[in-house]
Amino acid sequence: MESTPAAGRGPGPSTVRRVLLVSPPGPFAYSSAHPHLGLGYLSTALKRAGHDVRVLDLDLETYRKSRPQGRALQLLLQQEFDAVGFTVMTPDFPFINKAVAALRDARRTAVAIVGGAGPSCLGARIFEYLPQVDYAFVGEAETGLPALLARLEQGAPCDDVPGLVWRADGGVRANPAAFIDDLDSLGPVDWPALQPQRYPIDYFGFPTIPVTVTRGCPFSCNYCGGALTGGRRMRSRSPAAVIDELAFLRRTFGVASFSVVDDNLTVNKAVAREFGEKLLASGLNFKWRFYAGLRVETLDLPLMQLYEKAGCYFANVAIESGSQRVLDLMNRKSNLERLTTILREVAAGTNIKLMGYFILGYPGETVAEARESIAFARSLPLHLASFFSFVPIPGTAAFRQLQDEGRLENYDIGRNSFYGRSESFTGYSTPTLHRLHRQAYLRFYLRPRVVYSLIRDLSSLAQFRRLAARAVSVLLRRG
Ligand code: B12
Ligand code: SF4
Repeated sequence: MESTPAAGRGPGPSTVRRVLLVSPPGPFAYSSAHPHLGLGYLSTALKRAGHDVRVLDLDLETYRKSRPQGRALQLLLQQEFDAVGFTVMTPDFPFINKAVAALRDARRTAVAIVGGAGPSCLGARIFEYLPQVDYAFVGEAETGLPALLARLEQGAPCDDVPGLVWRADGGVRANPAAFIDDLDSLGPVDWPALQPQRYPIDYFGFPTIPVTVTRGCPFSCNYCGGALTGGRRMRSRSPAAVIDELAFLRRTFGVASFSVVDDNLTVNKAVAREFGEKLLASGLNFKWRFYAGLRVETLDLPLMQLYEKAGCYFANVAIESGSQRVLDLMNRKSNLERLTTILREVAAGTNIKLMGYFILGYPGETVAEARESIAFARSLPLHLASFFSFVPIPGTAAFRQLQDEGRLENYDIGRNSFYGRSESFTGYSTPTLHRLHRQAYLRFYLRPRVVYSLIRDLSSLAQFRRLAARAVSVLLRRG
């Protein structure tokens, strides 16, 4: 079946040699730039297929500039390319719409393609949210993206392109995503295109250089689209390939720290242990941390002690609520008692600093339960805590439920921020949610033990400025 022509191009074969892969500027007041690993993998796949690829990280290019989005659009329009691929998380939708509109206004005929978590959560419905985009991908796209560009160059049908969402016969068609088993075959990441040496340092004084060991998540938390992006089946790279990548980063770019961004490395105990053992044996002496929230129930003290020996200094742990009832509503499959015991063991038995992730305002949560979460956070041996406001992500079970209840009319993702500027989707009001959010931060951080440990973390004035900017942003609810 022939697909209808892309909005930016006429029908028939066309040249799509020059591909620009773009990471949008973060939508939040205090975003922190990270090299985009997914784009690094895609760049490798496209170069193997003979394309001329560049990666443009608009988050980095506009880092801490005033009016970042205006500057980002200008930079985008200055580039030459036949196809542009945006990586998109759901909060990026408003920027992507502006960017594609700006390209069309400038009469640029480049094919506009999107992929990443935002499109993956929506599948065939993505064009309702991003109407001017030509093509979208769900899931991993190392196979699909080069295949699409080949079809466009040949003027051939797209029916067999894995993960592709496209317009055809007056409607929208979506092919199932391909989740590749042999992750080693996808590498190496195109680190030279990502330029990791250009990235700023984080709160702990290290740049966040993302690395994955596994992909996929077998859980189904109602608010999350993780498994739609990375698949439900966990797959893993060989630990030896991860060590080779780290050695390359050290040798070529002088990188000495990294972040494991897997959804759930510790679910597969054998892989998790082998990774720690190989890293320790490598003698590379990296400082590293876990970036995405670990499931506490998958941790144990010996594993965390191994990680500490291998250089791990920090881990985000996903706790989400201090109420067992709310955890059950979220379908977290988490048990508060077990979680507390494990966290205490890990905190007592290692020096790995722990940051707890919590969600306030989950549909069904009461004010009393939100307060339970705040009290629970204070009771745990956490070094830091982040209180996200619940934001319904289109495509997730929580979003569908709210939609079925008719509570998402006039819903605008651009108006809502995970960091506190969200409207309330539970029984209490939006001002109450904002008040609880502020209280959570004040009550967690304004304690002598926590203030003292924050002061001990500060190693530079720049770090102090970042922390102060973050605190002001949260307290003033700038998102
Ligand atoms: C690191 C990270 C970040 C970092 C850095 C992002 C970056 N530059 O990489 C920062 C801090 C900026 C961040 C912020 C946020 N994040 Co985040 N993040 C991640 C994390 C942990 C890892 C991303 C990663 O490197 N994955 C590994 C690589 C290999 O996969 P990938 O990026 O998905 O890329 C593959 C495919 O998606 C696809 N693809 C990706 N881009 C493109 C582009 C094109 C053109 C094509 C064709 C295909 C394609 O192909 C790639 C190769 O297979 C993921 C969880 C996860 N494990 O993926 C969450 C995740 C992406 N984040 C999420 C969320 C919710 C957020 C925040 C909203 C708030 C928050 N809670 O942190 C903000 C939003 C910021 C924004 N700009 O909108 C959700 C996304 C949900 C959604 N529908 O958008 C995820 C899935 C976590 C989760 N399980 O809920 N995040
Ligand atoms: S929140 Fe974490 S454990 Fe739950 S489905 Fe998402 S990635 Fe998996």
